[in-house]
Amino acid sequence: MELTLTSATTITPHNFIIKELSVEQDLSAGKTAVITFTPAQPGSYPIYCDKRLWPLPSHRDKGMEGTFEVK
Ligand SMILES: [Cu+2]
Repeated sequence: MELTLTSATTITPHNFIIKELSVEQDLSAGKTAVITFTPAQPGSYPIYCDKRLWPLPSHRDKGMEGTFEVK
């Protein structure tokens, strides 16, 4: 499958991670990236951004996470 990721921020870099599916894409502020991957099986996979500005909590800890559902 193909996903188009667009960053809506103006300064802060983010990333898009689905660890179980070996997806990890950095996304600079304001940029767009197209990623392709093939989920091997249905399931619920955590999505998150693990960027952090030390010593602040990671973006994931601040709520930048979700679930990717494969039917
Ligand atoms: Cu982030």
